[in-house]
Formats: sequence, C-alpha cells, structure tokens
Amino acid sequence: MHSKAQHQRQPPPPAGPWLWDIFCQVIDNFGDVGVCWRLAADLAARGHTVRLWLDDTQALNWLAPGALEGRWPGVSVRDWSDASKPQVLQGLEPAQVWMESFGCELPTAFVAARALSLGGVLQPVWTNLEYLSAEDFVERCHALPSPVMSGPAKGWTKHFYYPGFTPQTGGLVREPGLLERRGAFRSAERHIFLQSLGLADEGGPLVSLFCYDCAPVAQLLEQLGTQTPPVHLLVTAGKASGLAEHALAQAPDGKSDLRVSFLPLLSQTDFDQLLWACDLNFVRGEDSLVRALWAGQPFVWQIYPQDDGVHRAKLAAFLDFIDAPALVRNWHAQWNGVVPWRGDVPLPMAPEVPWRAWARALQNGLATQTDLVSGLLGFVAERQSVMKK
Ligand code: TRH
Repeated sequence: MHSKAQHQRQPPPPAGPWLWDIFCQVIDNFGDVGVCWRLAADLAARGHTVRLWLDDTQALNWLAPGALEGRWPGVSVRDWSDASKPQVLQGLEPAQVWMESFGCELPTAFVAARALSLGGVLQPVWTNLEYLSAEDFVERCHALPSPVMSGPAKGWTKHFYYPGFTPQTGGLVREPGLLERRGAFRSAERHIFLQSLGLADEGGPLVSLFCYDCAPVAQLLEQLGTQTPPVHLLVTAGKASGLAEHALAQAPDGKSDLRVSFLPLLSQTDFDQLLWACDLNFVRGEDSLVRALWAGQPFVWQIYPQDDGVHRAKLAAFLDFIDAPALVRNWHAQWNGVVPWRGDVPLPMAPEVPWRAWARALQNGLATQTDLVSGLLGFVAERQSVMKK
C-alpha cells in the first residue's frame, strides 16, 4: 500500500534555466519592444538568460535604462542585423528556445547556422508569440503547431503562443511579486512617486493619459475641467502630449479647473507606478492595457486602430470578457469613436460610481490565472520532453 505522501502529486521539476533567443521587429509605437522587454526581463529575473534581437533599440534607452549598456543581469540586447553575420553566428552558444514575436520572421542565416550544426539534431523549442486578444479564436489557436515547410529548418515545427485572458490561452505577463508591490503602493508611495517627477501631490484625483492620435482629447479635457474636486491630468510623452497641448491652446480661457502636467518618457517601472498612482488611466495598445489591469484602478482602453475596422470586434470581445458594466462600455465606445462623444458619462471619481470596486474585482479574478512566463516555461518543458522521445 502506498503512503499518503506517495499519492500526492509532485510539483513539476524546475524548468531550465535556459538560453533564449527572442526576436522583435519594431513596426510602430512602443508595444512590440515593450512586450518583448517585459518578457525578457521576467525570464531573466527567474534565472534564464536572454538574447533580445531588435531591429530598433532606441526605445530601450528610456523604457529600460541600462539595458543597452549591458547593465541588466541576464539580458543582452543584440542588433537584429548581427544575427545574419557569419562571424557572430560561429561563436553563438545554441539557445534552447527561440521566440519570434508578432509575426516577425527569423533571419535565414540564423536559422541555417543552427540547422546545419550537428546535422540539425539540436532543434530548439521554437515559439511564435502572437498579439493579445480576448476573441474566441485565441483559445482554438493557442499552442497549435506550425510545421516549417521550406528553408533550412524544413521539417522542424514552430508553435503559436497566444497571450490571453483564460486558462486555455498563454496568459498575461505578471512578474512574481508584482501584485504584492502594487498592493504596498499607497498614498505615501504616491506622494514620493509624484515628487520624483517634480510634481506636487495635492491629494486630489489623478488621471493619466496615454493614447493614439485619433482620441477625442479636447472633449476629455473639457469634461475633466468640470470636476469637483479638480482633477490633475498627467499626460504621457509623445502623441498624448501633442494632442493635449493642442487642445489646451484651443480651449476658451478661464473655464476649466483642470491642472495638466506633461511627463517625460518614463521607464516601464515608473510607468507602472504612474498607473498605480492614478484614479483613472487612459491606456492603449497591448502592454499598457495589461499593466492597467494589474494596477486594479479604473481604466479606459484605446485599441490599436486598424484600417479595416477589425479592431472593433476585438474591443467588443474584450468588453464582453471582462463583463464590463454599462458605464465602462459607454466610456470605451466614445473614447474609441464607436459612438459620438457624449460628455455626460460619469467619471469613476464620483463617489456613487462603483467603477473602482469593479476594477479591483477584475484584477483579482485575472490574478488567479497562470501568468504568461510561468505558462511558457511549462510549455517549453513539455515540448522538450516530446522532442526527446
Ligand atoms: O505603443 P503601443 O501603442 O503599442 C502598440 C500595441 O502593442 C499594438 O498592439 C501593436 O500592434 C502596436 O504597438 C505595433 O502601446 P502599448 O502596447 O501599451 O506599449 C507601450 C509601451 O510603452 C508599454 O510597455 C509601456 C511603455 N511606456 C513606458 O514605459 N513609459 C512611457 O512613458 C510610455 C508613454 C510608455
């Protein structure tokens, strides 16, 4: 007879640590590099080693200070073009995992160098990181194989890895300890954070703004200017600040109680704290949405607009998944141009609006899922054991 202890399921053996090659081509904005950096930094913090191959490293200067100078333990940032140079490839230690992000293709010379070494027996686990979506197809497509049909790695297999909001998907990036750090961030920390940005904390409501060119910023500023107590708007550098400056220049004098501050480009660590500090966050794209969810504060998401309008289905799927109350849906509809601006949809700072409690509940619900990096490590370990058989 087995003892009780023998019947207990053993925890899976620790995965790795492995060497990773993550490839990222910057299409536009900050999201491609922002997501890949979060992933690389999270892997490195768990003891893995990452080579992050980028065709444009510029944003890392502010997003992850020290990364380009090699001061980030476990991550080395490489120039994309180096991955095709024979002198670089010759001396490159073979990685256990390859990741191509957001549909970028690995350089042929890089793949060939590996496929030709040892007759191609040293096959990495090859993953294809996709965009985040709450649409139904994500559960169907997550972890599906994609056989390589041509080129030097013909016969190998890649696998799709879809981030997502349900256990049947790849999950969301959530570094170990993130929610504990967020929970420990209270009014004293907010005060210190604002001071570090050279801003006085008057204790009133704070709103952050990060958006695309098509956001109705003038209308937002007008509504924020009518609030009691007065709102302090923190505008992120880039498109949002251009729009806010323009709107302020056009606004009639003396009618608004709104205080506006323009921020410099922040590191991702500071960007997270900005979202923790604010009572309402306007975010966009992919990574800042996830960080707003982990902030657990009311947020309004501007989805990356696509010419063919497919982003509307993606937005609707997200609002359905999060079971957004009418108020939250109305904000998203007008902010994303799905309906004309109304100007009377209440803000979460109003005491009778239960938006804050809802955002906290959403954060708690999502936190019960396996995070993306933990899921990915399990996936790689599983693929490795299949490949060994
Ligand atoms: O910049 P984005 O609009 O990126 C988008 C999306 O990822 C979209 O899905 C993709 O198709 C497109 O790029 C190509 O928004 P996102 O995803 O929120 O990325 C912004 C990153 O920039 C995020 O990591 C937070 C970071 N950031 C800072 O760290 N400091 C800052 O001051 C600002 C303004 C942003």
